Order: sequence, then structure tokens, then C-alpha cells
Amino acid sequence: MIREELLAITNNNIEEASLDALYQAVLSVTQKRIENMEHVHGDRTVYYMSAEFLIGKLLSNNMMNLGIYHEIAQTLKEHGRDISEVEGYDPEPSLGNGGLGRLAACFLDSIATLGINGEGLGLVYHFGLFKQVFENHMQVETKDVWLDKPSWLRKTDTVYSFKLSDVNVTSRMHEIDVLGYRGKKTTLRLFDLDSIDETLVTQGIDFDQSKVDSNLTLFLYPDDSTEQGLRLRFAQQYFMTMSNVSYIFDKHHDDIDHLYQSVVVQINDTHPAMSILLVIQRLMKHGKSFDEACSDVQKMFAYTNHTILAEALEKWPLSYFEAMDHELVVIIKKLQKKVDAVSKDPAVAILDKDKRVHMASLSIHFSYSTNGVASLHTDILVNSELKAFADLYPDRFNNKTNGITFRRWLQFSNPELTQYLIDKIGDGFLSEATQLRAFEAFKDDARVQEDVLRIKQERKDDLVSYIKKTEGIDVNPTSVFDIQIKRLHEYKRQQLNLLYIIHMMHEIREGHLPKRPVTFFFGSKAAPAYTIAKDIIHALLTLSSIIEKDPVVSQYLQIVFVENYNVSKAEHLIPAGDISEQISLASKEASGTGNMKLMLNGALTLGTLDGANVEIADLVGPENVFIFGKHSDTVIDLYATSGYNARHYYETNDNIKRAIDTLVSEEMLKEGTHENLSRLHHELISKDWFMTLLDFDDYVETKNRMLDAYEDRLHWAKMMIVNISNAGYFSSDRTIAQYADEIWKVNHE
Ligand code: 26Q
Repeated sequence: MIREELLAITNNNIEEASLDALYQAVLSVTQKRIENMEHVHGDRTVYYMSAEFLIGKLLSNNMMNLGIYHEIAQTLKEHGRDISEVEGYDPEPSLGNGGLGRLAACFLDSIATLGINGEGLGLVYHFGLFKQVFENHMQVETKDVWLDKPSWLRKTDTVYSFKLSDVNVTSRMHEIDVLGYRGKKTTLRLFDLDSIDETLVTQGIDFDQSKVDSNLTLFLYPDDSTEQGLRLRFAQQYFMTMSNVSYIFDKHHDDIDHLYQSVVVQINDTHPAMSILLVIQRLMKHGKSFDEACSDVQKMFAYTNHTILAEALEKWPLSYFEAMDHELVVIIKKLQKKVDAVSKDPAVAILDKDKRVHMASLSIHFSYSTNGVASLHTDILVNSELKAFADLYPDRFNNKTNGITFRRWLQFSNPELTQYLIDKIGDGFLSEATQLRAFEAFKDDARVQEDVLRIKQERKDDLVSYIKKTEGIDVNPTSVFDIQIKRLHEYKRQQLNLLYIIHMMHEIREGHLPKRPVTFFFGSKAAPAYTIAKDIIHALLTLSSIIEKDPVVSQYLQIVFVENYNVSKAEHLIPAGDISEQISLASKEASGTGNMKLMLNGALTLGTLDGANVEIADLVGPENVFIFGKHSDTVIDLYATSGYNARHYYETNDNIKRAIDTLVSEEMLKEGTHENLSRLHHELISKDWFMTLLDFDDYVETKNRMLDAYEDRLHWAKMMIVNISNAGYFSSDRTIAQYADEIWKVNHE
């Protein structure tokens, strides 16, 4: 069947079809089968509303979920074509930025897999976040063009028209099918401005920010370091929530009175929180009283918090709402009155004394559930960051530890390991992830240990050739692969890893040679206006070339900073990791999900007791994880008492001083740029808000201990086996089942 279809579409000439034609053929064969699949049904619909959906490439994943991958690959092969050509041609949708966006993608996969009646709602971004390129050891942002060829995004005839301030705009719905495991699908609905004008983008990611009716959906998180940019981001959120809410009311138009019974909206952080106001507004237009509307909304919305960083909690000036729609200001003020009746504590106010609207406060007061994303994170929310709220509404707070889809992050990314696991314990773990536990029985079996090491080496070899092809860099496949891949942020402390590498370089120069070379992989984008984050990238790229030029050090050490880290690159990096760097300042990383992906693929965690690392450590036990650093209580205490002094560490610790001063050494300044390096140097000794130096000694000691442990290959393999076997808890199927049972109250398989 497939063979005939492919031949028919390509006029019996697969051999000579252009890559574009071949891609279209495979796409259409796959899409046809998806169309015939049934959408899940149910009495209550879950809407997962998110500004980001980092779904990754879809073609291979969909073919695999449909069970047609091998037949297509075989057919192409018989005609002299390789399926990897077609896979490489499939565009990666640029619809997200980091963990929160990837989580939304994993959740859709699990929603489909568990047969939950749920959909994703968000926006199309024409040029995504941005595409990262490196020039002169600096990050440069350009537009990420991904919509230029037929893709998985389907334009629909559904449009909604409304006003943005005084401008009329039309929002058009687009759809992407999302397949779950074994024959089920759901839909991601993304809205786009009909009057979008791509030609507004002039240079890099610059565009005329004033023309809101033609620029709204150009980029995700447009630069908001200026007032105009901030207003644009506000307008974007309004456009997103207005479109999403219009769709919900449209779809449920015959049952608005009981909307709260048929709809539940999970908001992914506060970016979609305006929808709470918009639903109240609509319900009142429908004829409900303000009190009724509030009570309905309260039963419909649930909020997920992803951060405790104060600067990431959104606050919008009331004047922006006024300029957008006066009615919303009336609603906000009336909501504040309701809050006043419950508590006068300024900590729980929606509207503060500076007339700013706290979106997290709005979300907590007017939803029925607030959840954190890992157990420690939820504890910190309840006991410190959101304590005033938790005291008011103890029953609303709950934990939902994040998860990842094993289809993409094991089955698809690591077929060798998957097949091996199937041979050993059967394929039940693909739908019942905790069955992976059965693999632990083999932890002392020397043959299995050898096999696991061999599979890891195969994935490392794959990464080496992928890096050669995509970045043009040669990597030593027998080195230890140390991996830190995540957004660039000071709290994630890529700079701590940087200082370690500098330290190791000095040790090598002094003749203290490591037992085996180490390759440090980084993948990370810095927000365009985040100066210090970009300085950290600059320091790493500069150091990378210094090391490369040093004939001695380069034999033991290499830094590979992959350009434009995205889901496709993650799929190659993660299966190849030996060491998983999860080194955030304790209390700051809400959960992390890369830590779970690396663990599942047999990397060992080098981490602080932060986010989901705590749960990883509990699952595998202290002898199978490398934990270092100060505890979250200590850190929280240090903030409360202003008890951390970076300069003290710099002045009293010779290794720290040597590493930091290297940033502005002659050698670095010759290769890099003075402004960036000296700014980072100054930042680290005078402020260091995320306490890099606090954990330096412990980090160095623990990492060195880990590198020593690596040399006992069979024992290392045993630790890998324990990690793989205990990763089942982190399946997003488990997470989504908990959302379904405990928050959404919907049935699932
Ligand atoms: C806020 C204000 C202005 C502009 C942008 C933002 C903004 C944008 C994106 C704030 C936060 C984000 C994204 C946050 C994010 O990805 N958080 C991560 O969520 C993961 C899933 O829960 C967790 O695993 C990570 O720990 C958390 O960092």
C-alpha cells in the first residue's frame, strides 16, 4: 500500500525525485493516515493554554507512532534513497524557548496517548524565538525561518475578529495533529494574525515594533527591554488569549451557561492568564452577573507555576489594560475588591500600589488549582514564595512533578537502547513506564553492563558524526561526554561549569593530567537583551578556541558549544551523555526536564539538590548520583540575611581567584572581547547573585570524583542501569494521569 502510494505520487520515480518532491510524498502518505485516525472524545474538554509548544520535528515521530516508519524507510532504500534525507528536510517548528514549551509538547503526546479529551491552544510565530549563530565568539540573533515550505501546520477557515485597542484584527486558526502512542491523536490549535507582514523584519531580528496589526506574531517573546517592546508583548498575550477564548466560546456556544462543567483550562505559567479576565468578560456579555462569572471562572481554571524567580513573575501596568480595553480595568478593580474581602495582605493583592497587575495573584485567586512542577518546588512555593496564598487556600496547592514522553526521548532518540530493553524486559515499559524497574535485576550482570556501555558508545559515535556534519567540529569519541544543555541563565550556572573548565586547564598546564580526555558540550540560547548571559556564551566560545590552540591542553579538554540548540540537536546529544550537568543554585530550578531525559538514556547526574534532581536522587539512591552544593534552606537563608559575599570567596580561595582572573588574562583578551570578559569578571566578584562561588570547591571535588568513577567502567555501567531502571517515574504519562485524576477530573486509559 505505502509502496504503491509513494510510487504513484512520485510518478514511479523515487530515484530521481527532488528532495522537496520526495518529502511531500512521504508527508502526504503520512498525513493521509493521520486524517483517518479518530480524535478522542469525552464529556469534559481540557484546554492546555501555552505561549510555547516546543514540539520538535514531527515526520519521523508520526511515522513511528503510526507504525509505518520501517516500511517507508525500506521503500526509499530499495530505490536508492535514504530516509534520513527526508527527515533532515522536515522543518523543526520554532514555537518555543525552553522547558515550559517542551513540557507542553510532552503533555500533548501523553494527553493523546491516554485518550484524554484535550487540546493545546497557543500562537503561531513566523520566526520563532530566533535562530542563534556565532560570530566572533558572540551570539548573534537572526530570524528562524521554518514556515517556508508545506509543513504540518494546517490553515483553517476559522477566523475571529476583534479589536486591539482601536485597531481591528483578524485571527486565523491553524492546526497541527499530535499523535500519541498506538493510534490516537489530538490537535494543537495555533492562532495567527491574518494581516501579518514578514517583510517588516529588516536586519537580524529587528522590526518596526509600532505596527502591532502587522507584527504581532513575528517572534516569540519579542525584545521587551524598551517600553514599546513591552507593550508589544502585552498585545501579543492579549491576542493569544482573545483568540483562544473566542475559540472555546465558539466551540461550546450552546452550553455557555454550564461552561464550567464542560471546560477546564490549564494555563502554562501566567503568559495566558489574561484569559481569566476575558472569560469573565464574555460570561457577563452572555448575561451572567459578575459574581456568577467569577464563580464559573474559578471552577474552570487551573494554574501551573514554573518559577520562583521574582523577576520572572509577570506584572503588567494597569494602564496597558486601560489602553487595550477599559472593561478589563473595571473587572480587575472588582476582582481586587473580592480579594480585599478575603485578605488585605499586600502580598496577595492583584493590583499593587504602583498600579501593576500581578498575573500570578490573579491566577491563584481565580482558579481552583495551583501546582508546582517538582516536589521541592511546590514545597518552596507553599512554605516561602507563595506562603501568603497557600495559607489562604491550602487545598488549592498541589504538586505535579514534571515528566517527559518516552516515545520521543527513548524510543525515537535511542532505538538501540530501546530495542535492548525490549529484548530484556519486553515492550510493556513503552506504555507503562514503571515497568523499566525490571531492568534493575540486571545491574550486576557483567554482560549487560558491557552491552549498556557498547550502546552508549554507539550513541556517542553517532553524536560525533552529527557534530562533524552540523558544526564541522571533530570530537574524540573516547572522551567523557559532559553535557549541559538548557537556556542560558545565571541561576542555571553555566558559569560554574566555565570556571571548572578553566580550573582544569590550569591543572593540566601544571602537569596534573586527567585519566581520560573530557569533552564539554553546551547548547543554549541567551535572551537577546540578557547581557550577562551573552557574556557567558562569549567566555565559553573564547575559552573553547584557546583550548583548541593549546597543543597540550587540547589533548585532554574540548568545549563544543553547539549552535542554535533545539529539539533536533537534543535528540542527538541526550542519548550520548555520560555526565548530566544539573548544577542550578539550589531552590532556583523549578524542576528541569533535561535531567530526566539524560537519566533515562543512562547519563549520571552531577547536580545540586534542586528541582527534580531531588527526586532523581531519592529514586536511585546516593550511591548512583553525584550531588554537591549547599541545600536550598541554606540558600534561602543566605538571601534573607544578605549573607553571601562573592568577594570573600574570591579573595580567600586561590583556585577561585585564578579561574576568575583568567577571564581577563592576556590570553583571553587577545582571543575575545574586553568589554564582555571584564563585565563578567566584575559581575562574578562583586555581585554573583546566583552564588556561583559558594559551591565551587564542592563542585570541583565532586566532578573529579565522578571522573575517577568513570574509569571503573563496569561499575559505572551498573550505575547507568540503576538510573535507566528508575526513570519510569518521570514519564509524562504518569504526570498527565495525575493532572487528569487530581485536577481535571477527567477519565483516561
Ligand atoms: C517572563 C517575562 C517576560 C518575558 C518572558 C518571560 C518568560 C518567558 C518564558 C518567563 C519564563 C519563561 C519560561 C520558563 C521555563 O521554561 N521554565 C522552566 O519550566 C520547566 C517546565 O516546568 C521546568 O522544568 C524548569 O525548571 C523551568 O525553568
